[in-house]
Amino acid sequence: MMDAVLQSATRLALEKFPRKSDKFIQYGTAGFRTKGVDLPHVIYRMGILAVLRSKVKKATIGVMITASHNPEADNGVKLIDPMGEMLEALWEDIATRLANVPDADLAGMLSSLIEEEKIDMGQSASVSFARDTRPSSVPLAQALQAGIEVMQGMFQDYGLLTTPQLHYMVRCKNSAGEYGKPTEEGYYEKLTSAFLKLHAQVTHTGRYSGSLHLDAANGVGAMKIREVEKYIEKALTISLYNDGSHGKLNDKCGADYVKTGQCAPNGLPVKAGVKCASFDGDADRIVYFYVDDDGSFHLLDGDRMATLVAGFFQGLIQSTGLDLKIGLVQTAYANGSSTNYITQQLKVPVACVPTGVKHLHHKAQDFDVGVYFEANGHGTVLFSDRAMEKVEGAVVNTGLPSERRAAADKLKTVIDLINQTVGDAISDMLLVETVLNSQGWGIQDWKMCYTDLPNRQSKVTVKDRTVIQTTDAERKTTSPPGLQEAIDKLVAVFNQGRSFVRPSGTEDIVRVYAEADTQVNADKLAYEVSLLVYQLAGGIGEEPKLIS
Ligand code: 16G
Ligand code: MG
Repeated sequence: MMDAVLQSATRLALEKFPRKSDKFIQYGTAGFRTKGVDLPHVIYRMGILAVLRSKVKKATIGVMITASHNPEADNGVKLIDPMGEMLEALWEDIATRLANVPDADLAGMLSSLIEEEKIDMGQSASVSFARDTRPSSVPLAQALQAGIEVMQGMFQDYGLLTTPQLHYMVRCKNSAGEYGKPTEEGYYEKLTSAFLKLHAQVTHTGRYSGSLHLDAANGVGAMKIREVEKYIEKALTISLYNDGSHGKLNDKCGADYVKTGQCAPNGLPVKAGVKCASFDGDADRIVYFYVDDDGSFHLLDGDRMATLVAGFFQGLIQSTGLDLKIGLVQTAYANGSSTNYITQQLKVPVACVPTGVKHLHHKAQDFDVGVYFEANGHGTVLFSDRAMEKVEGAVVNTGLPSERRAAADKLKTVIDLINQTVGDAISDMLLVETVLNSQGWGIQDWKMCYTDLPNRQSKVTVKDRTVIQTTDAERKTTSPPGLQEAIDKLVAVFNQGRSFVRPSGTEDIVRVYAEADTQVNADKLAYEVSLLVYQLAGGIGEEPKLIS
């Protein structure tokens, strides 16, 4: 029986989804990602793998087809584990092996996997999947479905969803109604009813503006925001740009473009002082921005959201009187000023972890209330079971002073506003708006909390980027010999200087980050550190140049 299934899986692979090139492909931090035309066999195989994973976990597994902020011709695939979290690392390796095995060896590899992982093939399997708006996502979803069907798995095709919406669905399906309803309406209702309740509680006016200009990167977020609007139009007016009606996905727009280029996206009329935000192509990242009267551009990125949100929760927890441990998780890219502001002004402890959402998410689970954001705009807040119990207990504890109960009730509502499975641009937008409204802040007030240290990022191409090895959450190098000592010497010369280098996880390059008291100094430090990397780590091609 099992052999027959595996033979059919191989036959279908050869007939309809053959592996056309033997180029190696790896399940990286963002799953598999490459040109859409090179993916059918990979995605077919991920359909097979999702069924096996579902049998192992005895739960619904998610599969999202998207290449996030990449150009339209790219595509990708990611598996989602039962609680809506990223696929476990061991299975990332299995996914890589499965994607690269020759077609003819597919049955053999699957059969050893089933044996090694002791998979009970009699166990039923269920997979939920969705895709973004790329043209190639349609045939790729068909390839996925074929892989699921050939393994006799059950499935639900959600069609077009944002990545975080699918994470939410998977969690709902596996938590017996406790997290919410696994439907789009269920998602909108959960988030927006919390948003409206919190909105109604704000009695002051302050400088908050309930109007937002939103760049949806011509991606799937646009159509989902139109749905959100139906629920919240009285509380927040959204002017939507780059909604996919013309213009290409992620083309000179979207969160990644705005963050990397430090400029406003095309397709959005910029007016001085107006609060704006950008989603990325699959709506799991958001950044805010505005321009001043003099045309200068101001970015409010993941670091800013982290400080805004951590400060808000710190205050709210204090008002509840509950003993809850809050913490913030950042990466080495977090601007030094944000870290100082959080630790010194807000007195919230900060943990630093290596780049990549899974590291931040994992660390945030160490706290009762764990806030995490990458500077690029991906982040969320996690609440421990202990925190949930305490908050729910306080809400119904009639012995508590009414202000403390009201604060607990507010905290419980804010928890409903948050997608705890993964960073979610829609949920983060509603959270940021809630916090700004509750503080009576305009976007300029938010910006005034602290001043970013000038910084510069650059890249160096080397023969083999794995010669760079790092420790201390990527803040120091251990190889090649002498590099860290040389960086330390350089940094010491600059006022408020800080610099680190790390091999990229998504491109064949080494990344360099530097910050200092002035832009000229940050540029200079980045340049000098880049030169060191070039000299000590086997640079190839042109020598690094001073960028300014
Ligand atoms: C991936 C990661 C992102 C990280 C980026 C770093 C996920 C879902 N995404 O996009 O968190 O910031 O890689 O890229 O984990 P780099 O290694 O090329 O600098
Ligand atoms: Mg994304």
